[in-house]
Amino acid sequence: MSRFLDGISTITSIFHKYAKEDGDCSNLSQRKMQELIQKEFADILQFLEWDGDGHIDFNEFLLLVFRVAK
Ligand SMILES: [Ca+2]
Repeated sequence: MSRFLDGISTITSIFHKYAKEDGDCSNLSQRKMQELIQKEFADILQFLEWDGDGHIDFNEFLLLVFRVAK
């Protein structure tokens, strides 16, 4: 499988995993979405917090915004 299709498959599987735990395979509650972000994006958040002070400062936050908007 190509990396692109593999990525789409992974994203779909993760969504359905959390949606299924929430009782409805087609929707995520706000609580489950928060859980998904905290667990599945922990590595990204750790990467963003590059100065190691344990907080996301405005510069680190802007880095995220620019990467998402890119
Ligand atoms: Ca920081």
